[in-house]
Amino acid sequence: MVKVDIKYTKLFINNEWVDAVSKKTFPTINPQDESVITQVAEGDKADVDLAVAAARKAFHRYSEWRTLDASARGLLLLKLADLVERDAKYLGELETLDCGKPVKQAEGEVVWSASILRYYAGKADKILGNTIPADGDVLTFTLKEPVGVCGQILPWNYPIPMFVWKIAPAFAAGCTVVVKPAEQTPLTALAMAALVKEAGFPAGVLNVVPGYGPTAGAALTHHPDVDKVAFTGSTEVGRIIMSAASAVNLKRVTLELGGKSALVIFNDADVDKAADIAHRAAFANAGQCCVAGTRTYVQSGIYDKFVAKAAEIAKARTVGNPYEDVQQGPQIDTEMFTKVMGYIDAGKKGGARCVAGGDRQGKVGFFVQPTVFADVSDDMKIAKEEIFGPVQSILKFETFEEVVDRANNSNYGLGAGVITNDVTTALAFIRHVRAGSMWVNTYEHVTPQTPFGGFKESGIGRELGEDGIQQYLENKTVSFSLPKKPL
Ligand code: TXE
Repeated sequence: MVKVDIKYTKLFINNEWVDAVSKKTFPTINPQDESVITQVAEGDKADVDLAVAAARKAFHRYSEWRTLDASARGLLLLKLADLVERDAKYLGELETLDCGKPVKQAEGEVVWSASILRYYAGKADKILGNTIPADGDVLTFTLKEPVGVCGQILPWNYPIPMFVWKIAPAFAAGCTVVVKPAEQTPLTALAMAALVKEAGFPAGVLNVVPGYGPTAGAALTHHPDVDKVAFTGSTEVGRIIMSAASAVNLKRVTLELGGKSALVIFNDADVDKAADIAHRAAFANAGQCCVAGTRTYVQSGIYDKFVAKAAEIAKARTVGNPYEDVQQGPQIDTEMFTKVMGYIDAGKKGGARCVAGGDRQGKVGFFVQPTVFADVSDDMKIAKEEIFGPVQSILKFETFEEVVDRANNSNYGLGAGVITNDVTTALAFIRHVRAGSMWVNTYEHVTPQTPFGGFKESGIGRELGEDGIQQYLENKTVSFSLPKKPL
């Protein structure tokens, strides 16, 4: 086991490390061996109040942050990106300790996060309004202004990338932030906060309050002085957040929620290549990925060959100690482990054919065997609900029209993929399937430049790309009366 130095376990408010007002702490668990890693300060309403007050003060019209040039905000983000890259190895190891993902993958996610910081650094001084040829003797233009104080509630599956997806566009836009990391993975958010301070961001621009959802999270979503909430997590909690956001004031809301994404493979595909893409689509991050391609639709002509190949790849997937060279570590916690095993059981009992895995791996830690079900039908629980574990469901189809209807027959609409060599089929597919991200002959290609988010119950709004920063801006229309029409 790698020994990772844990430097920060307190709340981060106004650039200071503080205990919770209640003095309470909560344990964070190592999913590899189920041991307590450390105790972390447990934030609640009183701490959220302090953090929001600090963020509000930092957002004051004459504050250091508000009076910085936009380009200077960009420079701070660039500096932060350099620090994140400097500490990539450490941050990757800490991430692995807290959430169990393979350390190479974790380090890669850190480097990727630095590229997102740099993308938004470049955007900070390119936030443009419009001049508008309005009726009447007026000069009319729009000003893009920061939304204000933002509450950002994070999940545990990609703790560092999710932290960066949230703070980078907010800072580029000039907002201030209170982050509540997931209770399963508070450690890297705190380590990132230390780097934000080191980069030189003024006090109060970032505050981090670890704690539980119904306490710290709810305090943030109900807070009357928070202008916007950004959330990534379950659709169930997304609904709660949306109603909380409208209960006291009317917070702007962006939600990135669950999915049950379809990846559709046509007869003309290369089976080996398609099986490999489909495997990675379903099993990336131990299946703990909102956009995981968990419904693999395969056309009848290649179905049997595809099932055999999918089972072969899944059986060869290496699972184990995430500090070693493996493809898959444990699931995040006992709750998710139990939930995933319940779905595997439902798949077996529901009549699907288990062709790989189907059991837990080992006796200690939350490891699950990469599991493949064939002959899955649309009405089975495993085909309808988000499993969030290493489980691939393979479904057979005959025609294009049939598979489009079946792919769309879900309350979710986060991602979808198609594998074919026929351009017309690919274009028709991306036109008719309702999802926020579509991939052709690849899957989960997500970059700093590409907007990401869901149709239907997979969310509201987009993160990343130009859309990502627009969600942190208000549009102010100015009409300037003039003696006569300009120009
Ligand atoms: O999510 P929760 P959980 C899906 C996935 C998974 C399921 C449950 O299907 O099986 O959600 O996971 C905070 N007010 N995804 O229980 O509860 C909570 O503290 C305010 C998809 O971990 O939604 C944490 O910080 N906040 C997903 C965050 O919400 C509340 C990633 C997410 O927790 C709250 C993770 C409340 N009342 C799970 N209750 C994705 N879209 O990538 C909880 N929270």
